[in-house]
Amino acid sequence: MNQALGTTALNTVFDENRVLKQELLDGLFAEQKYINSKFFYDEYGSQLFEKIMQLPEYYPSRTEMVLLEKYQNEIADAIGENKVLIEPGAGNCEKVQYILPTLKPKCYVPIDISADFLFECASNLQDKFPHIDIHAVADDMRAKVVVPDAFKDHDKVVFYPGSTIGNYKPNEALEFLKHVRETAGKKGGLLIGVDLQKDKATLDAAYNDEQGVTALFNLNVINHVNKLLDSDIDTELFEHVAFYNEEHCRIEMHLQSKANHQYHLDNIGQVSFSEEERIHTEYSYKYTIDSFSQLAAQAGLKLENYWIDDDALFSVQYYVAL
Ligand code: AVJ
Repeated sequence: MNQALGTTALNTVFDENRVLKQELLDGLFAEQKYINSKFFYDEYGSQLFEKIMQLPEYYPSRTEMVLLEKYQNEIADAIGENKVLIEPGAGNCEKVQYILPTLKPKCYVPIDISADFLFECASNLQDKFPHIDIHAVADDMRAKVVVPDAFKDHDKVVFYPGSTIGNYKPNEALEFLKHVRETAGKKGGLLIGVDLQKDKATLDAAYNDEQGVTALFNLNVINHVNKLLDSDIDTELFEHVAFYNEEHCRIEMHLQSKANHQYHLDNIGQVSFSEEERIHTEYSYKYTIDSFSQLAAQAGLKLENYWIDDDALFSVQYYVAL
């Protein structure tokens, strides 16, 4: 297995931290406060997300895995053989394992920011699939992808499961799709998991689970902020708010303050929260096959085929470069 160290390695970690801190401060001092949803995923946050994926109310992950497994032959037929499969934000490389046996790409390039974890997962995967060249890249998922020389002439397919695309606002999603189109190049493709619009009750329940795991996940972002900013904002003074906004076709998650409270941040100043004020923490946009394929078309990607479950909860869609 090849391991490629990305640009965020070692010497730039410090810079990266400064950028993240500044991003948090911009959000906390904004008129309408916000914390980007990427800050959910510290170690405990990632564990909580694993738990969310097991919840009876949270259908997306489960449904996507069933689709990938059930339609692996059709997916492989649509994509074709001998591709270079690129996965931005691959994490534990779990989902790709449903399609690797039938798709049989020449090369698999998982990209993720957490180098150690990625390399460990990639190495385990290499043992399981000795005939696929696994080339892990530790970098930001928007980094320019460098494919090993030996595979330069193979067509590229980007794999983007998990409905992660839903966290982007439509204009950001379009930017990301354009980046994908550029990465995939001529004759390239995109296999993507997209969550579908459905009745409000099902969506509200998926983000307000009975056991309160999603609430813990949302509140934990404050712990992560405290670590990064060296602050002591009281999580107990916030409550989890999540609902489906039908007008904008998106789940909105917020943290609502239960009281007036304020904190002094060294060298920065005073940050205050008033009773009932909300910090916006996440959007999770829901699409139809039509609305998503129209967005992708603007990025030069044409819908080739798609697969949905019997209850039309979730979709896996395959696009080719125009
Ligand atoms: C990781 C983006 C797929 O939007 O459903 C789960 C994150 N937030 N519960 C989603 C999440 C609250 C999730 N994604």
